[in-house]
Amino acid sequence: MKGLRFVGFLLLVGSLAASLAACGGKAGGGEETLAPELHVYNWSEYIDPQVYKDFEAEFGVHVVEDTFANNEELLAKLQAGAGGYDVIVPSDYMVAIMIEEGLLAELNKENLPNLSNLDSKFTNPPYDPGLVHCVPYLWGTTGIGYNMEVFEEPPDSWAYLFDPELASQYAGKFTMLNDMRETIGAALKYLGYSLNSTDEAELMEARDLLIQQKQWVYAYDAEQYEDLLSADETVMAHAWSGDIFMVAEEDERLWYAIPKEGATIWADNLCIPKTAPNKYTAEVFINYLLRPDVAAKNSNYTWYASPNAAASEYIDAEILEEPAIYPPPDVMERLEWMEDLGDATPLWERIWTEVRAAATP
Ligand code: SPD
Repeated sequence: MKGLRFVGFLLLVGSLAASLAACGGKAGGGEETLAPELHVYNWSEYIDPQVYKDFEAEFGVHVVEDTFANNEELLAKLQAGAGGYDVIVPSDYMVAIMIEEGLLAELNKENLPNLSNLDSKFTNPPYDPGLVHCVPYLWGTTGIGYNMEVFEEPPDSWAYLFDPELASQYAGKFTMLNDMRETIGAALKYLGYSLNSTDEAELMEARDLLIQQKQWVYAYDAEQYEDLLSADETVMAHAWSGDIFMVAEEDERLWYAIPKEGATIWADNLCIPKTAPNKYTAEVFINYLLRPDVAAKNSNYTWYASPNAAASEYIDAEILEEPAIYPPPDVMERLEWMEDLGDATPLWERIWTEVRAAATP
């Protein structure tokens, strides 16, 4: 009996030590305590569900997740005053917009000792210098997912989606992302322009191209398009890298190509809204996601690249060694980060509305 009590004592000490390490030495001991619930607003299929369960088992915090389809939907929700979220996951350019609009809290780095696991390439991004507000979570590219049984050669050009001769061959058989920045950006790239263009003439050309393309588009979708591809509803999809590789794990016919004209490179980030009810618990959660084994679990589940250098030893080799997930330098050179469009934002929004509202012939 005594022996059992001693083992129990050791377990208690062990779990306290683990919590202290995870929480920067403050858990339970300082004035800050964990909330029973944490609300996360995330992209769909963007975390290993086991990670939520493990976090709950270790910290006693139940995580509730809502999902959004694109950055603009997330921004609109916050601007409308949605005050219940503790952790949100905006992309790079959206972090810059949210900082500018005063929507994000500053991080207390004392609660984030695992920040030291990040690759130094990700610790000073232009959209949030010094990671004052956010922590990089996963990164990837935007390209074309496809069914290898349909394409003899990989569709490695935006022409497959925009050139009338090519795109019309796949009429009703491809989706475009329901994402203003990505879809107008892809049209701009096909035309040879920057995906951050603010030039009115270039943007009008992109608008006309998208309206012409609309007759061949099965749907604008950013949440189920990979399942449509696997269900043979489509044969090709404007896609985020990991989403395709994730379904390709089950469906070997699917693959992903980065268009030769260049494409988006992006990083999604863990941030805390200024209005978050449970900022300390959010920081404990973000610190947990920064643990090398946990960061690797999320990469292995989502098939996205990790900015966490210490996670590499736990990430599956087929992910680490896949050039379409971790592109080589010559491909990296052709990739472009999105930036805040500033005063051109209303013009982009008008074009997107016109494209979505346009009648198809
Ligand atoms: N299914 C999750 C996909 C997350 C993609 N985020 C990328 C945004 C780039 N603009």
